[in-house]
Amino acid sequence: MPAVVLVGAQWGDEGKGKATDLLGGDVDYVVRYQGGNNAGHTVVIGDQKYALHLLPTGVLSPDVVPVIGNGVVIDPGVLLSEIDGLAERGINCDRLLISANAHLIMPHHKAIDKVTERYLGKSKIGTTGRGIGPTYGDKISRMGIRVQDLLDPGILGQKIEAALTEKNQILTKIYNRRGLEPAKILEEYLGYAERLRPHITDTSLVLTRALDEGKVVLLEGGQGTLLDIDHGTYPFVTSSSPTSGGACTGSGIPPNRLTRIIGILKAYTTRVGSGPFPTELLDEQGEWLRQTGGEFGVTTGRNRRCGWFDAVIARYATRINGVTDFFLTKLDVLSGLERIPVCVAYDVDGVRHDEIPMTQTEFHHAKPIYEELPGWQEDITGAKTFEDLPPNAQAYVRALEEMSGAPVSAIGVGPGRTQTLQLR
Ligand code: 2SA
Ligand code: GDP
Ligand code: MG
Repeated sequence: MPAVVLVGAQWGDEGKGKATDLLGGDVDYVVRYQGGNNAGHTVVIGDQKYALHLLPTGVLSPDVVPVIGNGVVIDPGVLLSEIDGLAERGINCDRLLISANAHLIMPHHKAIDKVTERYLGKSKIGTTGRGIGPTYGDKISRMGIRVQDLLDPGILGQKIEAALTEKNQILTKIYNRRGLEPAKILEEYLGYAERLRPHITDTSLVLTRALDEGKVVLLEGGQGTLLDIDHGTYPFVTSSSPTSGGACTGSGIPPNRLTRIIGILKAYTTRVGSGPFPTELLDEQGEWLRQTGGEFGVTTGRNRRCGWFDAVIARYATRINGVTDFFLTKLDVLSGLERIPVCVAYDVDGVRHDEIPMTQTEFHHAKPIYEELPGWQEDITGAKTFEDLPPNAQAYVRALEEMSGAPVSAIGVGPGRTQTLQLR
């Protein structure tokens, strides 16, 4: 029975929110399996725009059960404000399920995220400052505080005390910041516990049973392949596994239940934060893409770095995730260009690389080798079928499909729910 994964094929912000929402009508559960409120997933329904950070996009479809899996890190205050914000807009989140094994972002994680970035100066990662890295760091060090700890005030108090014994030393002695008060934090988190209690469950069990009953589960990735802690441009990555392997560990669904891996691929490339980006445009063309594509961070409002499509990265995403098909997004943004450069390989210190180089040093030196494809002038935002696209837009899609190594099954021609062309 099907469990479908939806994964970002580049550096995030490919349009995963819209793609998940589109599939929402055909699925029973939508699960976030990694990351936290660093993510920003936009969904446009009619004249309403929703920016989701922690809640799975499925929350917007009344018949879908949204699930926050064990692989996610949760800032409970942020989660509750997101739930309240949606309630004010008439969206009910009562059916939300939260894994008892997910880890909690604590105030010290946010404080440490911010001071370490400042300390790194020019070498900073460019994090979202939401405490993501320090929370995953403590998880791996077996010092984390989990959602289930909210249900046991004695344990929660002990864990906060133990964590702050160490973290306050770091904050005060190394970074010259004020220490945090354990009793205050305990009180704050016990307040969250009251509200979150009805949602907390063994989500792996719920999902596996649902699959046994023939239900459809959609696993919604945050960020993207090149931001993966193992397979991304380390250390300029997020601290979790957005790639399809992470969908299993982050949800408790075994790999043999996955039937389809959809890669979300933007018709050009963007990146937020630091790190190598071979096709980045630092000129007016980059600025044109940013303005035309509305490329600003959904969580932090930062300018996204913009560049041409990179086929080396798309091929890599196909390989690492086992992509079965791609949703190609934002094709409409490229309308009006005479010619569209596409990076087909890299030149690294005089040597051609058709695959991502083995070392980050080489990747930092990678210069794009471009092929130019003819552009189109027509506005395509009203297209309803592939055949409605101008011949050069059709050819652009076919070329990207060929270079990326997996078929394109849908094309985005605008942010709206209906602005999507289904190909198969
Ligand atoms: P973090 O905060 O530890 O996860 O940051 C580490 C790197 O991961 C990048 N990252 C992202 N990249 C793209 N989009 C993300 N979500 C927001 C959005 C970003 C925003 O949807 O626009 O608003 O700035 C996201 N989340 C994390 C981050 O930029 C670092 O490079
Ligand atoms: P996510 O993090 O992958 O969910 O993507 P974001 O929501 O951060 O960024 C994608 C942006 O592109 C959002 O503003 C979407 O509304 C918008 N979007 C998605 N698909 C399309 C499309 O096909 N065309 C256009 N013009 N915008 C799109
Ligand atoms: Mg985003």
